Order: sequence, then structure tokens, then C-alpha cells
Amino acid sequence: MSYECIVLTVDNGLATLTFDRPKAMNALNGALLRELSSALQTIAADEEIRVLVLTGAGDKAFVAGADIKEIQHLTPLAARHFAQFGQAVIDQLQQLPIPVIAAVNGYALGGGCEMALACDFIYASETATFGLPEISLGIIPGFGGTQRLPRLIGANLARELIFTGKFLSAAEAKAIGLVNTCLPADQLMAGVYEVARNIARKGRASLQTAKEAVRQGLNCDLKTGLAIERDGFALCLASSDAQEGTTAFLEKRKAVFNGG
Ligand code: CO8
Repeated sequence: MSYECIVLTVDNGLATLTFDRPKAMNALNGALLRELSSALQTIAADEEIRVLVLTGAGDKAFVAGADIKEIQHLTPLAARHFAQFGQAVIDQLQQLPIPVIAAVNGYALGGGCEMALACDFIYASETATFGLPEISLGIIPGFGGTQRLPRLIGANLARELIFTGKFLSAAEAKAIGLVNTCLPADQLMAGVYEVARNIARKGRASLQTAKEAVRQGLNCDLKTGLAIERDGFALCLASSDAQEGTTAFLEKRKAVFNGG
């Protein structure tokens, strides 16, 4: 399928989805979100794809938020509907059965920051900027920011960012645990693909199980989370990937996982 607001490429099991509305700083409009949802379905159904990388076209923005021109005149009912749709697409992203890395190459503001928060982790260029500036527009985050940001960096820091709308540099975002790694802008994608290739060599089922255990564990009590973990562990141990991984260790060679 061809898209107008995003670009999807696949190379050697690594998919790259690029938000591509550079004239609007890759802002999220309805058309982009619909295309994203469709692309995520395609990616989820393709067993050859091992890791997804999200990034933004151009050198200025990852995504500068929801499209302000599009949301400005929405009625409360339409706004609720749009927020619900955006949240559903971002949930779809978070629940993808493969690891997802955000390669934040510029502004990740509002809905763009919320998109990055739903990825498994974030690498950023040293020139990236993060923030939830909705409060300065007289609104609040609507694509999950009030929920995912406190879970990731703690409630007090999240409250300060949401109440002030202030921007964080990539270095500041790294210092509070929002970003895993900062790289010079011209090395960002190489760094992201290096970690993506490393992950892509691991077993597909164990990656999916680990991702699911962390995701579900963040939304339940420790006892329930530990039960999810041990069930996942038992399932993984019974797989042919686990046989291969443990045998390769004992035979002092590199494991080659076949996803079984
Ligand atoms: N929406 C639409 N257009 C945008 C957006 C945006 N979010 N961001 C930038 N643009 C456009 C600008 O209007 C401008 O267009 P034009 O050239 O036609 O005037 C072009 O992109 C370039 O922008 P600037 O000239 O402003 O570029 P600067 O380098 O001076 O500044 C910034 C870059 C700092 C990124 C600045 O553009 C900015 O502050 N953008 C808005 C950031 C923002 O407030 N984001 C939050 C949006 S609200 C949101 O995300 C809510 C999510 C939940 C929605 C729930 C639905 C109901």
C-alpha cells in the first residue's frame, strides 16, 4: 500500500516507519493516524519483520504534536472522538508484538512525545527537543501523555512538565530517564540500527514474551506481574529457541534462533 503521510520501508527484518509531513513538522492529522494504523497492521502480520524503528522526515522534527490546525475547531464530542482514535492507534503501536524503537531526530512535542512514550525505548539526536506543551495552548495531552509520562519518569517530574509545558533538551530528557541514549544527529540512525540488529538476532518469541511481561507488569500489582513473568518464562523454556540458546551456550558458539 502507498501512503501520503508516512513512509514504510523494510530492510533485512528491520522496518522503518517515517512520519512524513515535514512542512507541518510531521504533525499528526487524521490521515496520518489512519495510515499509521494500517501500516501497524501490516507490520504485525509480517513475520519477517523483527524490529520497528520510528522516526521523522527532515532534520527538524520527529513529530511536533497533533495537527493544531485540524484540532482547533473540533466540537467537544469530535475532540473526544479524535483523542480516542489517536489513543487507540498509539495503543496499537505499544502492543505490537515486536520491539519498537523511537529514533527522535528533532522536536517530539505533544502527540509526538506521546508517540515516543509508547515505543519500547527512545534514542535521540543531541539536537532533539521533548515536551508536552499542550497547557500553553489551553488544552491537555490527549494521546496518553498524562498516563505514560508519570509511569516512566515519576509523577512529580511529569506534573512539572505537563503544568509548565516546558521543553527539555535531549541531554535533559536522558538525565530523567525519558531517553536511553543521545547521539550526534548524523550518527542517530546508525546507532539505532546497530541496537535494532542486535535485538533482531534474539528469539522472536522470547522478545515478544519479555515485551508483554514488562508492558502488563507496569499496569498490575507485583504478585500478578510475577505470575505473568513465570508463565512466560515456562513457555519460552519449552521452545526450540530456548533449546538452541542453551545448547549454543554449552557448545560455546553463537545461537541461531529460528523463532520456534
Ligand atoms: N500542528 C500543525 N502545524 C504545525 C505544528 C503542529 N503541531 N507544529 C508546527 N507546525 C507548522 C507551523 O504552523 C509552520 O507552518 P507554516 O510554515 O505553514 O507557518 C511549520 O510547521 C513550521 O513551524 P514553525 O514556523 O513554528 O517552526 P519553528 O522552528 O519556529 O518552531 C516548533 C518549531 C517549536 C515545533 C513550533 O512549530 C511549535 O511550537 N509547534 C507546536 C508544538 C505544539 O504545541 N505541539 C502540541 C500540539 S497539541 C497535541 O499534540 C495534543 C495531542 C492530543 C490531541 C488530542 C486530540 C483532540
